[in-house]
Amino acid sequence: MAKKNNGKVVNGSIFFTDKEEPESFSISNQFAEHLEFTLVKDRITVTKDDAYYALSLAVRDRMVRRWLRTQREYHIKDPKRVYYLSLEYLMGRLLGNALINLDYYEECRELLKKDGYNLEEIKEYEHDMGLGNGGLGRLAACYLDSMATLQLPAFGYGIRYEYGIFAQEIENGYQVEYADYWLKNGNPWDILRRSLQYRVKFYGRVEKKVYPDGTYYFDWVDTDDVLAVAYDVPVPGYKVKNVNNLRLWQAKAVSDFEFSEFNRGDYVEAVAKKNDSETISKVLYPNDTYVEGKFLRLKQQYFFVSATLQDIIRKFKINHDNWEDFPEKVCIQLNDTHPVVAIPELMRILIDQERLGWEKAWYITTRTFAYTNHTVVPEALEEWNEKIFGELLPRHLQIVYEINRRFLEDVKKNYSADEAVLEKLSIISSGPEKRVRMANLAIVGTFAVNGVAELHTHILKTRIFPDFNKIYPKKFLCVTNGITPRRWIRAANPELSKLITSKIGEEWVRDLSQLKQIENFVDDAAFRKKWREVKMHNRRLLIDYIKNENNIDVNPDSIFDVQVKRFHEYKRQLLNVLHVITLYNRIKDNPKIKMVPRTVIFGGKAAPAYYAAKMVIKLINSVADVVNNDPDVGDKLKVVFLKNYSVTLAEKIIPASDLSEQISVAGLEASGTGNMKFAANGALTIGTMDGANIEIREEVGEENIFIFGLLAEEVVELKAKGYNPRKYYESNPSLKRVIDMIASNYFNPKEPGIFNDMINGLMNVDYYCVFADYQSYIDTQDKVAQEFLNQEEWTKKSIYNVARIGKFSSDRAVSEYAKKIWNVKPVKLNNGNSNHD
Ligand code: B1N
Repeated sequence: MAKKNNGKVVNGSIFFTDKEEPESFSISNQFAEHLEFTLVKDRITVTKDDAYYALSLAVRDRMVRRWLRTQREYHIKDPKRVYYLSLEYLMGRLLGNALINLDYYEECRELLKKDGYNLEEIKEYEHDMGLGNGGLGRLAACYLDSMATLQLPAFGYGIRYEYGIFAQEIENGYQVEYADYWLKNGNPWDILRRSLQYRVKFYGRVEKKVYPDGTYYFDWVDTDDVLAVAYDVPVPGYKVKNVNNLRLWQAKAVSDFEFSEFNRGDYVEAVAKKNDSETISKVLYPNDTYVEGKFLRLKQQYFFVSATLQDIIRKFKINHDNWEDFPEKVCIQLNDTHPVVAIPELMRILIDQERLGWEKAWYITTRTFAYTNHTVVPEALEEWNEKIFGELLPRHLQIVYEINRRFLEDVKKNYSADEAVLEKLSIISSGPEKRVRMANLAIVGTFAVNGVAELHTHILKTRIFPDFNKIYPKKFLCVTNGITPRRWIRAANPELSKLITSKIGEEWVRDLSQLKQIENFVDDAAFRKKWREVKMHNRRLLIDYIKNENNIDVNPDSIFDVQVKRFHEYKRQLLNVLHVITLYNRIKDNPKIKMVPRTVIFGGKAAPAYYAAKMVIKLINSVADVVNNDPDVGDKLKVVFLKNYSVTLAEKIIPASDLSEQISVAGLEASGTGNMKFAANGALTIGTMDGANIEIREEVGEENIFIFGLLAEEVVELKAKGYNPRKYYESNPSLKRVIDMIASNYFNPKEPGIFNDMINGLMNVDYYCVFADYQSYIDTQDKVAQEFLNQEEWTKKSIYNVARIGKFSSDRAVSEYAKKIWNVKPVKLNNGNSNHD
């Protein structure tokens, strides 16, 4: 494609320029050219999917110069950089957001319209980039958006999984998983960096090599190697020139030539083995807040970390030859323990390759890394069997042992020699099966450890890691999570955005605290009416979706009561179901009962091997079958399970919601981020005093949120004195009736007994205190219904929620990281053209 070039000549033939795109570089032209020359289509063969693809390429073209310039500027100015390492990025769709951030949405829509295309329709052809499970992965995606918007020299690193989070189908009420081959129609956003490849070593053994002078070092030899190849995704900031980079690694077998040298004569074996190494980046592990301890997962972690550190060090060496500058120029943020093997890996590089010596290497390492903890759920704390770890990474296991030996020496000298304390602090667990505790390694090997909400940070400091907190009192801090207002308000809720902007201008999109100004309109009845019209508009879109997907007719005036998130017992979707059955029983007792109509909507995936969570999905669908088909119920109550919850589906559901269910047992939801998205879209929260709910309450005011249930300390106390769920069951007739119905197969006459395990679990253990919180939840739900009747008052509360949600912008969260942890500053790209190239 010939383009006008205003820049200088490089190598006598290729033209580069920094200039903004010339006039002729219009989206229509680019779009048409990509349809014809990239996709080789004409007006007869072109499909809507082609239109999506070509438009995305055209939009990407518009980012290319800014993208290159941003990277060049970071290179030239050489500021301290932050590298965000995450095994998960739940990006969703990219087209709409790129257009908004480039401030090009409206113009693009109009231009396309002239060509007979509808942008809204084209956007629907994009497949979600679902390289994450839930909150942790989506948080990483929100932070990328904010880092670019704040013009921070930040780099995301991850894995380019060929299969993202599975597609969920519901068959006979059960969850069934299908592979998500998201790349099947190609991906217009990522660019293969053809020459950027690193070798990653696995297995082998460690050889001690002695120099003539008696000093020695260790060599990692006889390894099985895999290549990591780079794919880059542009991350445009909102209304700034900065376009940051997300680099995703894909595994590739080492070159066929070298390969055949080792496998001379056995061609088939060699090719089969090649496939083997490429499985490393095949599939995302579908577990959220749960670790399976699988060998392949450890391979993924090291593959990712090794390639990323090689890349970071290569970039560092372009400008520096003194290793002491490393922590001044590089900060590496570890998104949970998943990339924590980076700590021994950097030690290995510094000691074995750079020959720095232990003390110096440790000094550099512990000033480079920071670690975010995302959960206190015990089954999510990563521990690797020492044998597995040592087989795959023999040198790293040695290094971890040495880190631990020195650390425990220090502890004995300066803190405590008590065996029980030492055992808790040790990076290697004792006992018959020794394990490497990744969280302990993370705490010892970093300069900052942060929780993701105030309560969560408090629990980390006092309950989970109290001794570490005493040893390193300054290391632990809190950065409460945030969400990007670009995707979660501006893009997902265009009507609300328009209404807000009509009153206070558009600055709120980059400074969410500005929303405060809409409080001035709370008493304006006309404004409140418009506010309700926006909600109704969004609700109608969701009603159509539900009709299409589930063939259920939903009452547009009902409360849209929504719980969408991963399925986990601690999140207590089950408590919500018990409420639904309670309402159903009230209707059955009195079919003429006057009640506020409700539509209870569920969505979310369960880890494929998580039986208890999958049975809750089955229960919801069983209850839905009965409730939705009972003529006594009519449109007073509907239960909807929307399959395959995803970022894109969240964008449809959240703006239409009235009530946000955030009902985890107190103390276990580290933060939650869905809670923020709902409040930002004018839903009121019903929730426990858990995670960021507490801070949301603080911001929006206790009269604008529905709080119920045990407090975190009360949960601990209750369990300490011996919690007996049966007592609650026996003393609460309404609860008893609900449980008895489930136990007697009321909702599953064709599959009797399927809920027996669930019922037994509740009656005998009820680890997540569903029974203990039942009555408080029911009472609070009744209050919700009562308050919903007064639509004017409800609307005011809805407005207050949006007006006071500013704190939960990921821009605030990311600036806190930048100031409190990373010590990185913005690199502002001027509007003109760069002088350097
Ligand atoms: O991280 C989110 C929080 O808002 C949620 O409260 C928290 O549950 C979530 C192992 C996890 N914690 N841990 C995980 C994900 C995948 C995996 O393999 C653990 N996810 C969270 C953002 O801070």
